[in-house]
Amino acid sequence: MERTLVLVKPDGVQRGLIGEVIARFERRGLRLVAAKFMQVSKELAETHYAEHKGKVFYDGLITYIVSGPVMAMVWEGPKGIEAVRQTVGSTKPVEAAPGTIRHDFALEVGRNLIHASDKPETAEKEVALWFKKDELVEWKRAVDAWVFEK
Ligand code: D4T
Repeated sequence: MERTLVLVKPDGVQRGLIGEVIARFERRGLRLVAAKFMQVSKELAETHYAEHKGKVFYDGLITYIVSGPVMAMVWEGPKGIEAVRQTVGSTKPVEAAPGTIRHDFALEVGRNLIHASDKPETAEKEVALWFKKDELVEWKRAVDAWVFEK
């Protein structure tokens, strides 16, 4: 079972797409572990995007993520990181596959609606950065055996 951080970015929140995003992950069978609606501080934004510091799009990225509230969530499932990235689609919305969230709702990389962790090491770091341990909920669904093979 893998956990991954998902952010509905300020454009997704402003456009009323939180429910749409949650519905897609629920429908896929992923299990919600944590969620909070929050305003991102500049400090958190800079820590989260530290790997992009110095790149041409860095300043725009920081301005964008602090420009309004975000919905931060942790989702889990078998190969959860890959599954979430697949449902989200490619970083550049015009390269995202039809049926993915970015394809269906976005056009520009600087307004690509969602963040999702890209690999296990990043996911672990990001979940710990955005959530305290006691905010992560361990639970079972009655339907789990019909979604998860083991
Ligand atoms: P995030 O991190 O927002 O989920 O995006 P990705 O994981 O899909 O993509 P990324 O780390 O390569 O990029 C992070 C963030 O930077 C913005 N960006 C990226 C941009 O504005 N211009 C660019 O050319 C690239 C590559 C979009 C996402």
